[in-house]
Amino acid sequence: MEKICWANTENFDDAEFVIVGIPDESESHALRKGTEEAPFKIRQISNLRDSFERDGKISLGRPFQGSEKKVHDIGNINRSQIENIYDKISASSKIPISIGGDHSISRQIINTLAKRHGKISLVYFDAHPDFVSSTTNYYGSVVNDVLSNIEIASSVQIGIRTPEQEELDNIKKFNLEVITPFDIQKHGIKLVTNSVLHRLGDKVYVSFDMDCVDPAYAPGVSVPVPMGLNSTDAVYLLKEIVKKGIVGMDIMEVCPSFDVKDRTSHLASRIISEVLYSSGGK
Ligand SMILES: [Mn+2]
Repeated sequence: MEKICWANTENFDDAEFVIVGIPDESESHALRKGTEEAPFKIRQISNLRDSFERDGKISLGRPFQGSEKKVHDIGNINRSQIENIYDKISASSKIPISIGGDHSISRQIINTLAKRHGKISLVYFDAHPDFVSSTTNYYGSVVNDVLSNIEIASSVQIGIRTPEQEELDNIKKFNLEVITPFDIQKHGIKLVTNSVLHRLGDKVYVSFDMDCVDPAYAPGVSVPVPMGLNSTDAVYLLKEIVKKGIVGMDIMEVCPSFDVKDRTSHLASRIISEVLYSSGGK
C-alpha cells in the first residue's frame, strides 16, 4: 500500500499527525458505490500530482521533509478497529486525519475521540445535514448519532443545501448553526469565517464530506448536489479552523469510480496537504 506523500516517519510514536484509511462503505445507502476505493486513490494521487522529487526530497513547493511536523500513515483499518486505534491516537495527543469510506465512519471516530476530549465542537462540512433521527447508525444520521458527544452551541454545519423535513425539524429543535452556500454568497467568506471561528470551542473536530463542494470541483462523490461551495472558499475556511487547532479531521465520501479525471481525489489530496501545512498557525 502506497503511503500518503507527506508521510515522513515510519514511527507512530514520533508523529504529530496520523493518516488513517478506512475503506468501508457498508453503511452507505447511496446509489453510487465506490467510496471504499478513496483511501487508495487519494494516496496514489498525492504521490502522482501533489509531490515531486528534487535531490531525493519530496516537496509541495515548500520543504516538508525535515519539517518539525511529523506525519505517520498507519495504512488502512477496518471499521471494527476504529475504537482501539483512535483510543491509541487520542491517548498520545496525536491528530488523526481519516480518509473514508462512507460518512457513517465519522460517528465512530467522533464518539471514540470524545471519550478523551469530552464534548466536541463539531464542524460538519456537507451538502446534507445527516441529521435524520428516525433511522440511526447510517450515513444520514451521523449528527444524531454523535449528539451526546458534541456541544451544539459551538458546532456548525457548512454547505448544507438539501435537507429533509425531518432534518430541518431537528436543526430547529437543537438550534444547530447552519451555513448554506447562499449565506456565503450573501455575507462573503471572510465574515462567515470570522463567525465560525468565534463560535468554536477548544476541542474542534472537522468532518469534511466532499459533497459540500460544488460538483464542478468535486464530481466524484456518492451523492452530488448542485450549487455547493467553491473549492477555494471551502479550503480557506477549513485552513482558518485548522490554524486555531483541531483534535482530528476526516475527509469522506470521495467516490473515485464516478470522478472526472481524478479531479475529486486531487482536491482531497490537496486538502490534506493544506491541513498539514496550516496546523499550528503556520
Ligand atoms: Mn455526509
